[in-house]
Amino acid sequence: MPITPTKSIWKNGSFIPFKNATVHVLSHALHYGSSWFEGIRAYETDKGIAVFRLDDHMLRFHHSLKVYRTVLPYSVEELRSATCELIKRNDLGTCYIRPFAMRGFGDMGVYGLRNPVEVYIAAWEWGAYLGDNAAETGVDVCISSWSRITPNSLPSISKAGGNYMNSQLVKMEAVENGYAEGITLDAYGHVAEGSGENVFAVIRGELVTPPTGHSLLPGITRDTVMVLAEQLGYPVVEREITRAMLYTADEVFLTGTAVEITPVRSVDRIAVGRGGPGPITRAIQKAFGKIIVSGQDPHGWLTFVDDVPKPSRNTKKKTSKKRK
Ligand code: PPE
Repeated sequence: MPITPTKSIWKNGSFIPFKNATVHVLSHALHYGSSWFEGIRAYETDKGIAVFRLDDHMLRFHHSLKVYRTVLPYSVEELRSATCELIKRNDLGTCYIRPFAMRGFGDMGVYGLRNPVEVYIAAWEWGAYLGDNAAETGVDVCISSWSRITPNSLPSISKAGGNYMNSQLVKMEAVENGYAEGITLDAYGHVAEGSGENVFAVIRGELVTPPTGHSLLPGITRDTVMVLAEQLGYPVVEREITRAMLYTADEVFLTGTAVEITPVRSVDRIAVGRGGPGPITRAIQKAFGKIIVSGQDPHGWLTFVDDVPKPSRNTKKKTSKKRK
């Protein structure tokens, strides 16, 4: 999906022209996958432009680096005001926001703790992630022949660039075989997640999603859906799901910032339920849609960009070093 260029990108406390946001070819991240990122959406609501669960994403961003013994040198507050200012400077409304941190140029070699940590935030307008009508009609997915990364090899709770080598294998295989997305099983054969989404299934009236221990990213949309479903009166459980349980579920859907809530109409060409989006999926999509359209915010999930003060200029040019 193409990126639409904008005016500025935030880098280490200042705003720089979009075209200057380049890195050296010998940067650590390019050689060893040592980068971390977030994906966040902002919406033009009836009450103004609002970023969805901004602080929750920035906290996860911090945790992603912590797993790799690295301190993200900007606080959640600094990242919050930088994001809101970036949206305003680029005249964006509804958009996708990509905070990104990487080990930069310095040492070569796997040990990366002496390399500087460079932090960026970019934002641009981004279309539907799994096709234009995906949220309406649903998508066809397959179970991947690739397994999900394992907790003792690559921790899935850290949204690290390197993890997405696994996601790329999954996604390429799925698309080349005519599916919109691939769902991975973990090392024990239990459903983990899609290449860039979490998975839910409606099984005998319960909304079931795999527990975080099954090698998945604890999605913020996943958490949102769990809260909304409970409110709508649907019981939610975190429990192991097998491949066959997806074949026989009444409804299956994917959640993520990019896909939002997207129904699955078939798994391995086996129709889910009657082969279209089910009523519980629809009800949850509607509840989510109400928040991002109306700007009504009973859960405190929206940060209105106009309410956030400008960042203080060039807030410390900190480069992180080794964590003590
Ligand atoms: N699992 C994975 C592997 C994942 O990448 C995402 C987000 C999720 C689950 C859902 O997390 P959340 O967005 O907090 O609900 N994937 C992001 C990147 C997608 C991309 O291709 O780039 C996203 O949706 O923004």
